[in-house]
Amino acid sequence: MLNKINFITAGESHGKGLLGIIEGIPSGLNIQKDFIDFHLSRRQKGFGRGGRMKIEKDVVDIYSGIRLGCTLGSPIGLMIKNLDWDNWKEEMSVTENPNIKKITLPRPGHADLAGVMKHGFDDIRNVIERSSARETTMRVALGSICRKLLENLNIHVASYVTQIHTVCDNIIDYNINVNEVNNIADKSPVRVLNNKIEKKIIETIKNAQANGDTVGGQFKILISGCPYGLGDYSAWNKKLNAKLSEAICSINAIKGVSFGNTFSSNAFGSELHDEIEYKDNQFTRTNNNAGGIEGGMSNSQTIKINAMMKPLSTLTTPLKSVDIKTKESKLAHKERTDSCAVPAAAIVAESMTCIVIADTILDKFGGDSFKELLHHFQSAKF
Ligand code: EPS
Repeated sequence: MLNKINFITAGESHGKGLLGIIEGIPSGLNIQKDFIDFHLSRRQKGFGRGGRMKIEKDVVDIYSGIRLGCTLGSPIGLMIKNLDWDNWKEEMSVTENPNIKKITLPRPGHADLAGVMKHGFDDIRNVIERSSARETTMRVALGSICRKLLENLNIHVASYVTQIHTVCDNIIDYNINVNEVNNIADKSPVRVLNNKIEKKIIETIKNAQANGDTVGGQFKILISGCPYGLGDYSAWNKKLNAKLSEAICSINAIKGVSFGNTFSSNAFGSELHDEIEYKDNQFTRTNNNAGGIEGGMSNSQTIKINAMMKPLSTLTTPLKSVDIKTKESKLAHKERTDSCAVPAAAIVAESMTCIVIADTILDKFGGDSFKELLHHFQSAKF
């Protein structure tokens, strides 16, 4: 639940494009279109993407809220075109079109069956179009504005892939500055830091593709530079771990989020908790097993989030299903699809994280202009 920022997205996967509005961003934040486009291009990459990413070249059109390179403090409106729209004008016509063939075979694991039952639709296309992960494009664009706000406060958000299917990165911690992590991960086609597992991951994805199958995986998100006290120990809807979990779990196919070291449930308390020391006029910790969050608040250590993505549910070798019109048993509908989207999901999760952290920063420090926010932030004593 966001407290200071509001955002909304609209748009169908094969419609004209995506719309997004974000409000609550202070005035005077410098932001360039290129910065947003750069993060949009990061989301489009990753080995295992399907044919769609060869069609799209996501670039933002800024409609409102930014003037002369700076935010105005008013709602920021963005638009991103779907280049594939040209191939879908008939199918996605806004006016009635009796020639359209309805889709009636729900894909197990997708929103299809629950979606048509919820709305009483007789065409699964009505569900597919909005439940598609195409929507996450706009979240990255809006999240980039929050990322810019954070970077100006020296807060950095990065991610890397730690597992695809059964191929795992066994290195638990890398001694790399968070603001360097994306430079390294973005050079890998599957966004891993450990290049020893890269080849095996690519082979795994290729095998899945050859079998008409899909694979999921896991990734980590790191946040550096958070001061003490983002979030709250008192109000359930302001706890930082809860806000981050909600935001990341709202991303298509994300099924689990955890914080800090993943062995935590097997450990004794004495092994897990990070002892406190006082050196050079500040509190320090011997470890960061907690992953930077204690009692629902940031504790000034690097925040470490683990997220799990299920294998995508559109299979080109489909599973059994039932026709929603005839009730006959048949194989599920086939759509063009990605075989692995874990690297892209990590970029979306970075973006959702940026929105949540910016929200907690504005909640704690406040300010109508970025200058005012910066002043509050810099004069806070920790
Ligand atoms: C998606 C199916 C594929 C993906 C799409 C998400 O699209 P299409 O059906 O057009 O081939 O490529 O992802 C995107 C378009 C994107 O921008 O990430 C799905 O069913 O969720």
